[in-house]
Amino acid sequence: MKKRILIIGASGQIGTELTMYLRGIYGNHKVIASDIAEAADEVMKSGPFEILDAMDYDAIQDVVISYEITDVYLMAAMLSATAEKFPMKAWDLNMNSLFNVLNLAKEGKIDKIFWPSSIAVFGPTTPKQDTPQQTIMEPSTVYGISKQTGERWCEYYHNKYGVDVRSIRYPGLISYKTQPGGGTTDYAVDIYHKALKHNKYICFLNEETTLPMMFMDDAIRATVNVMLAAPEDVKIRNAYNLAAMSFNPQEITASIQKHIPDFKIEYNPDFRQEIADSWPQTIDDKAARKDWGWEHKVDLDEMTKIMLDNLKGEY
Ligand code: AKB
Repeated sequence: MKKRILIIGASGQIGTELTMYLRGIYGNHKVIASDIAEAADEVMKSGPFEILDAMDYDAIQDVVISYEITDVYLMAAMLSATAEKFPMKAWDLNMNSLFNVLNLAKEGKIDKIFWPSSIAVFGPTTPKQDTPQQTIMEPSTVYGISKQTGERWCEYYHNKYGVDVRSIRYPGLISYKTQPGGGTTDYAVDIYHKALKHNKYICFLNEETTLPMMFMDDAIRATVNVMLAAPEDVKIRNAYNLAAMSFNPQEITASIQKHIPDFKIEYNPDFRQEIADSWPQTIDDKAARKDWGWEHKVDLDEMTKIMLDNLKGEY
């Protein structure tokens, strides 16, 4: 099988784990990692790495041609909280990087694209419970507007030019291997670190803020599985709803207290509260389950155990 994969944004939260997972499937030298900054040691040492700016079309094209790339996973993006601080930068990065890979595919230089969307495509007027695949979408954040626009462009390139682009709407992602950067759901990673380090966490969201979340292993499996699905099974070409669990800060605290009984949380909501309040609480992901067999494996208590077991050594 002549498959060669380029990951753009391989130093980030998802990119790091995705690179290692794909290298495990396709072989180290078939998966080229790239980012504007060097990646984690395991990524740098296990296979090819290129310094690459997701906004530089010519540079991406050079890497695509020299490594004979077939599939691109575009993981570079500015997340919700940072994007509110730098709206124009976020728009430029999130949109131009997408156009770069869509246009490479349109010109026949690559075969397939994965591009991540997010629950941020939904907004305050969207039904909050069991948010359907197709529903009102009026995102109120810069990040959400860029993801919603991106979805429309993915569908357009697929319908007009036959571009094979696949996408899922990630919920908050939680991993012990990599830290997120600049998102609204980041608290759900930080809380485990602070529980082990200080026995205490000051949360930037209030106790009742329920959000959709997922353990990273499930998210990586979903990402690779939607890319492996037969083209005719990928019926949705904007982005699939994807769900695993939903919880609020109070519930994750209770889950941690099963292992660390004297762990304490305090609440000091900041500007991220408004972002979180605009997003769904639970997601209906029937379409992903039916079209390409999506199934999540990890729930909150199992995730808490995995997180604490694996982070214990660090503190
Ligand atoms: C964020 O919080 O910005 C991201 C997301 C839900 O897309 N984790």
